[in-house]
Amino acid sequence: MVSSLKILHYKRLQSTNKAAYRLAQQSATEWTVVVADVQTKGRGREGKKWESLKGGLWFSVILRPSVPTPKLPLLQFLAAIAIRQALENKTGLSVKLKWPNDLVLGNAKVGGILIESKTLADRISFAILGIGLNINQSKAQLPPEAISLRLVSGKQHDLPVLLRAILDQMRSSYDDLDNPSKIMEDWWRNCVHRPLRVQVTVSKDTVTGVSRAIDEDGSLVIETDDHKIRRVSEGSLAILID
Ligand code: BT5
Repeated sequence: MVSSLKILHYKRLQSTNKAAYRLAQQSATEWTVVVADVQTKGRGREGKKWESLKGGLWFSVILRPSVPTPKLPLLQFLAAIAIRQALENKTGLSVKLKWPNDLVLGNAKVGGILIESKTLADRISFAILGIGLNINQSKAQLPPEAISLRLVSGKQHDLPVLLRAILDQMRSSYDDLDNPSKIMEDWWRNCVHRPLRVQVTVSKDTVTGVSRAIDEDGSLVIETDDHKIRRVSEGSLAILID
């Protein structure tokens, strides 16, 4: 049975992911959603800071997917395509996807996804799907490389309406977790670097070449300059302009 949506709204939190994680440990049900107007310690991957002033949509969803642990990355790709679709339906803006966890408008980052989880052996006890989207912030309220929906549309957007649309879209596509090829085909169709020259950095290693495909496990397939195929499962991607 699918649990009903339960939205918990806060004015200010350190991080919605942190609050949701704590609730999940206390047995909160699936589809409990923690939203904050402002985060004081919003986080990205590997301890990076996520700027979360008023005007953005900062929220985390508690999920208990019944897929084996190695399939956890699928959740991020499923969320990305659901967000993209919901934003396009509600605003007409064409948000694109950048590997591994970015949402972009033009070439600037409009949002990001951070999954944290607790696993028991090869099963997922719970996953926290953290989503940050720049919606109504002005240029001065954003990091230099970022963009908000308002900066592109010229309009103020209704945060609760967008939140609801994204959650509805995610809930209606959630069963696709059993259909990885469908998720990945949709993701790849909307990928901003398909097929462009990219550079992926993983710790001190860099891989440069043309991004050719995305695997069902979420790895990016890169054809290097000496025509070898490399698969990268994590890292930061830059699009190279020739
Ligand atoms: C992400 O990390 O893109 C995942 C961001 C997830 C944020 C949500 S908000 C709700 C939930 N609660 C949390 O505490 N987190 C989640 P990553 O790929 O590591 O990107 C981080 C980098 O993006 C930073 O190092 C900055 O360069 C850049 N950045 C920071 N704040 C940004 C913003 N508001 N918009 C665009 N880029 C930003």
